[in-house]
Amino acid sequence: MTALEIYQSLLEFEHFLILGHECPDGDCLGSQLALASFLKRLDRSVKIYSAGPFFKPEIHNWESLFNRKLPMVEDIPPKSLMILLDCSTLDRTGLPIEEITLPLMIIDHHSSGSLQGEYSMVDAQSPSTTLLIQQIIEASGKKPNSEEANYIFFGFCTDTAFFKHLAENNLQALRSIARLAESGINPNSTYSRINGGKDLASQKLVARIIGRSNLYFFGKLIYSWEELKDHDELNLTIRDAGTVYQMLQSIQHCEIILLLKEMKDNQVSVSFRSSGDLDVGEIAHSLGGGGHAKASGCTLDGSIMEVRDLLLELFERYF
Ligand SMILES: [Mn+2]
Repeated sequence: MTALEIYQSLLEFEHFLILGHECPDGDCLGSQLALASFLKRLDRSVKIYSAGPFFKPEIHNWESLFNRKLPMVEDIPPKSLMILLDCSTLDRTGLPIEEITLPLMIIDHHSSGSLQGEYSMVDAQSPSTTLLIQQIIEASGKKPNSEEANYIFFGFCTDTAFFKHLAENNLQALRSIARLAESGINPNSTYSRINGGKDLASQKLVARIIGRSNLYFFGKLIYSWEELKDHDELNLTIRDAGTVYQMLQSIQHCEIILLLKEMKDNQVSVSFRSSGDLDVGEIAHSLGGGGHAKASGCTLDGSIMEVRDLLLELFERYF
């Protein structure tokens, strides 16, 4: 659906439950916050939900704005719409959603995931979900207000690593950012917010992960991992995966980053990053996860070493 059709559909409802994926990032939460603000301007009632966790330093402060618990079915008023942002399937929310049957709207920029929902706007060309929210706001004839503009810009900067992953000649995105500038955005403070505010423990974790990393397939794949005990030993409150990716991605010849994180005994969360042609969204999807061509993830059963062996065998086919 076009942004205008989505806007018109929104007007048919009075109450909104806005959800995103678990392990949220700035784009997911920024989309939720910007859309919630816009709907409130339209005199609608809005609640935003997230399963968390809010480990990432740049989103740490937003935790209190989000509900962790979904409402009881009997407490949901008529004319309610559920909106899913920055992912395309309800299982990605990490919330017990099964009992709630509401009309569903999906707004996303990921390529994987079979589509659910009565209303959907999925554009894999968009660098962030927040830019899709901007399109919807602008389709109404309004401009994002300064609060919304900052949420939108924050999501864009998170997903493009501050313009770095923006595709060549993406005039549409750059024009969108120029229009946000009219509403008041602050690149300087946004950059500091995304890249600053770190504590020493999180940087010590970065050091451990970098120290463990190894190259495979003539240096095209770099692999490392994070153990449960790291969190206890370092007394970690926040995680800084962004710095890990940044450092590993800058290594010559590296195309794929494979980062494993021990979640509990015999369960490992896997993150993929690709700076080459390989679509890691498809790979994660084939393993029951999700994401897009350049960044994706999944959760697998097994020890870190078992999951590593399984994944290296899988990647051997591609290299
Ligand atoms: Mn996103």
